[in-house]
Amino acid sequence: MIIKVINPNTTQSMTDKIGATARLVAAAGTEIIAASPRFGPVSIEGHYDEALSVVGVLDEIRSGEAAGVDAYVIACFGDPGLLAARELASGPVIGIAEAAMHAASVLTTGFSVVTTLVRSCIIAEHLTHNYGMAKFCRGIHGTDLAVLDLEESGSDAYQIVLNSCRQALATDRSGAIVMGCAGMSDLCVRLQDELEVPVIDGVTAAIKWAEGMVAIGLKTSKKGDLALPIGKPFSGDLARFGK
Ligand code: 5HY
Repeated sequence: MIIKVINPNTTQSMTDKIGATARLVAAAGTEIIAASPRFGPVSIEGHYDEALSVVGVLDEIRSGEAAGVDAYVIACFGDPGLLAARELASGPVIGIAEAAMHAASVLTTGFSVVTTLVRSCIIAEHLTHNYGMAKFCRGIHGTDLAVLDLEESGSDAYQIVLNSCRQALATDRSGAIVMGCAGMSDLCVRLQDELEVPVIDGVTAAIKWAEGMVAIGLKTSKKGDLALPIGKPFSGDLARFGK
């Protein structure tokens, strides 16, 4: 099977890291394609960035459909464009936030989210309500790391994230940590060893969820609101998205 993991921001080093993390857990028969849009924000740190990243995500879904991709992972903790992507895709489309939250909800009665900028916390908070996970989420914590600080080798990002996780576990009385940024996907194993609680990375959780859905023959429903988009002309820069 082919799973396309889409980094909605346009930072190649982060796309490479996400792809490497996905390949570490992918089954022998799973080909991972890691991609990011040719256009869009270098990092997603708020509503504006997220809104504009969706066009690129949908462009990657369109090309994936033409290439016979079996499932998609949207590898940004805001899960940008998730439902629109499901309209376009025939196979499952899974966001890393929904995957990580659902995984955490069967491992603990209360989890904490640790993310980057404090201003992004509201995005994760909205998702906990959208996904029915609010009763499991005990707290959402920003570290005030910029997303791309996670790409700086030699930065103190790991220590900052570790300290925030420790504080979250104590303050929230939670039993697990959800990583609130795809750029943290390579920190999970080390954090889990140090914290001695489950630390869930949405990239790996989403890859295994997608694999399982494809393996049992499940696809996105095309009845109702996730049916293919209604064909119509689009004007201007978006003309190629219409028909
Ligand atoms: C992400 N931003 O996973 C989100 C997370 C965040 O560029 N990739 C991004 O920190 O808001």
